[in-house]
Amino acid sequence: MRNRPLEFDVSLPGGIPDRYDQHTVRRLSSMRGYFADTDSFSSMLAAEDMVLYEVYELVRASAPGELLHGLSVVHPGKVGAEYFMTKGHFHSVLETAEVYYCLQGRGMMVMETPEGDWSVAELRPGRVLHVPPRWAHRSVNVESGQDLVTFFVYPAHAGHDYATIQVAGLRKLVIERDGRPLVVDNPRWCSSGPPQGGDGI
Ligand code: S6P
Ligand code: ZN
Repeated sequence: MRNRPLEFDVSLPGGIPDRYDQHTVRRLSSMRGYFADTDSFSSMLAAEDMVLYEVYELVRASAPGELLHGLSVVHPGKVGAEYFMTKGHFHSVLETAEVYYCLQGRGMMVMETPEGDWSVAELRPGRVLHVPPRWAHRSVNVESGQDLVTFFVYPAHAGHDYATIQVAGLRKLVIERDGRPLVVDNPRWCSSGPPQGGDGI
């Protein structure tokens, strides 16, 4: 595994780094069950399996002391009234934090803890967000016509628990109302108990 200093440039607009090890592309079909408006989801998917977001990662050893980092690009769009967003996850090792730095676009980070706290933070160019340990996080692009680009960095041993949010959802959704983003209760949110841990999905 690489253990030399590493530099790369990020071209903007677009947010594509000039070097990366892994490129993940999340399409609509991989987001079944994540959006509240299931009828809109089905009709959009029937028309096109569009790309909702992409992640460029630099791979490092999953060792304590290492940091994983990369770029997240959430494309603009909505499913019904709900903006395009990432799946969202807890870290499998709950006591691990993450820092996001917004490079482009306008978004919101929707966060919550297993204990019932929630928070929504604004993402805009130049703004840094520290997601503390224990907080699940999901980025939402609230600007039509522009990608939301963020740089992220987190401990390499953190791991990802997607299952908890896939099953239970997050307590809050971000929808467009009267042309503006609005944070509302998720009518389908259900308490799933403590995070399930583990990687995958
Ligand atoms: C990883 C970090 C980001 C997300 C990316 C996509 O801990 O939070 O790299 O992976 O924004 O989101 P998600 O929820 O699909 O992993
Ligand atoms: Zn994370």
